[in-house]
Formats: sequence, structure tokens, C-alpha cells
Amino acid sequence: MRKRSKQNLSIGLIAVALSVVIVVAYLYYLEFPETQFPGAVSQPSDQQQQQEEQEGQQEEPPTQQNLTTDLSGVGAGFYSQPEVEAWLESRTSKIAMMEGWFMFPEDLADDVLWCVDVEFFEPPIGYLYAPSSDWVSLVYINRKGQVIPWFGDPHNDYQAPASQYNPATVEIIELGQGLEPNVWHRIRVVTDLVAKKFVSFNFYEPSSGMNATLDLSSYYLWRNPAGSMWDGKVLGYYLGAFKAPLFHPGSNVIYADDIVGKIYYNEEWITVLNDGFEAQPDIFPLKPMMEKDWWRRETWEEGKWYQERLASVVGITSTVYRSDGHSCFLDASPFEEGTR
Ligand SMILES: [Ca+2]
Repeated sequence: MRKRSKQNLSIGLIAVALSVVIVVAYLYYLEFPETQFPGAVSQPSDQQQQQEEQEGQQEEPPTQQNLTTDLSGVGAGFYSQPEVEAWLESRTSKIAMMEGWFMFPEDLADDVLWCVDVEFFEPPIGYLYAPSSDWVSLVYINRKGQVIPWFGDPHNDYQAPASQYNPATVEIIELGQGLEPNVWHRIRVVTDLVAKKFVSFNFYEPSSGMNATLDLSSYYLWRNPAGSMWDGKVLGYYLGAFKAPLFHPGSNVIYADDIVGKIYYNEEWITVLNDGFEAQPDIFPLKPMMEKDWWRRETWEEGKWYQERLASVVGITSTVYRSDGHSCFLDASPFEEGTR
């Protein structure tokens, strides 16, 4: 029961809901059937078991069956800047972009994914497209150079209950070469919230000179069935790391720095977010759902980074950084079910 209430707390909030993670994990898993839980602790043979029982060692060894994974993400919301307000209200001009720099260590597990994500939240009353909706522009990448956009089905009736939606889908697009560890690379997503479609994805790695732009304009955005809890329109910028539950060996922490978010309005790009994790002492914890006025935009500090969900292990660190002494770490390590 405790676990369920925790999930409910986090599901209400922002961004990439648990269901997203579960589905993406499942699809990722299907994509790599040959890697079916490699390194899993094998069950003891009958003989071993008998022997252990005889020796009184009844305890089961810790196996991956006890473990789960979840998204470790951070998010910041915007709404009050006049240009942002105009952009949020517009039915004709709603292009946005987000980019961020990331770095991973040599031993990073190859089933760790990281993402940037632009989201447009609508309130229950005074919405543009659908009540309490959350339009998600999420693209993952991994160290193998696989880009994984998370896209929706254009045939969904967005006025229908979320349970009737077709689920989101992922596609794996190969960049053609792997990413380099211990150096910073930039990922950028551009999205069109009027068309409800992605525009493009760019990957740039100065150390190798790799610079690739993918046309994602055939992919429709996904509408998060968890919806939006806000009482007004919000532009949200998110980044996160997630380990597909393949439990590949290796480390599970990546670093992010120098995050930029822009909107395209009145035929020019306007910078909404430009942050290198120097502006706040740490990532703010997710506010509990029972907090007074939890659903009001004003309850949350606009433009500050918050933990995306209770299970997210994130923070600001000075051990590794691209700018000015700080970066954000995103820890995608597996954990025992029910412990977060
Ligand atoms: Ca920084």
C-alpha cells in the first residue's frame, strides 16, 4: 500500500510518468531480446538447493528480481514571462527547443538512457487542446549512439479517457557511431506544439566532430495519460536518466550541465532557460501532493529545478562540471522495489 501511495504522488506530477518509463523499458527490452537479463544470478540447482537447505542456508541470494529501475529526472516550469505567456496562449506559434550538455564515465552501462524533454501543460479550464493535458516532446539517447524518440498516435481522440489512448511508441534511430566517454556532448530537441509533432533532434560532440541532425517531423507528440495537475498553462523543461531493466553491468550515473530552453515567438528565438546549475544550492525535492495548493503554479518556484518524481536520485555536484563549478548528476541505478 505504501508503494502505491508513493506512486500516486509522483504520477500526479509533471513530465514523463511512470507508465512512460514502464512502456519504454518494455519496448527497449523487446528491441534487445538477446540481452535478456544478462548476468542474472542464476537460480541454484536442485542439488545446490538441497545442499544449502541441509546447511541451513535458507535465505535466497539477492537477485535482480528484487530490483527495479525508474527515471531520475529534474524539471523546471515557466509561465509568467510576457513572451512565455503569449507563447502559451498562442494557437499559431508554439515551437520550442531544449538543449543540454551531458557526460558519462568510461564504465557507464550501455542500457542507461538520458533525455531532454519539452512539455506543454494545459489546465482543466481554459485549455487550448484538451483539458488537463500534458504534451510531451521526449527523446532519449544512449552511449551506443541510438536516438530514441518517444512518440504518440495521431489517431488518438484526446477528449477520450486516457485509458482509451493507444500507448506511446519508440523507435531506435542509429547515429552510426558510439558516443565518447568523459567528454561533453550536446543533445537538442525542437518541437512544434501546434502541429503536435517533433521538428528535429541534434547531437553534437565536439571531441569527435560528430554533428548529426535528425528530421523527426513525421513523429507525433505523445500526450501523457497522467495529465497535468497545474491550474494554468506551463512550459516545462526536463532532463533525466533511466536504466532499462536489462541490468547491464557498469555504472549508472550521468552528468548534465548548461541547459538552454527557448521558444520561437514573433519570428525570433527567445531564451527562457539558461542554467548551469549554479543558481540554486541543490535540486529541490518534489513537493508532497498533500501540500496546500499543490496544484497551483505559484506553489512551485518558477524556473527552479525540482526532482521529477520521488524515485529520482538527482542533485547538484561539483565533482564534474562543464561550466562554473557545478553540474547536475542523474543516478539511474537500480533499486529494491518499494524502497523509494
Ligand atoms: Ca555548470
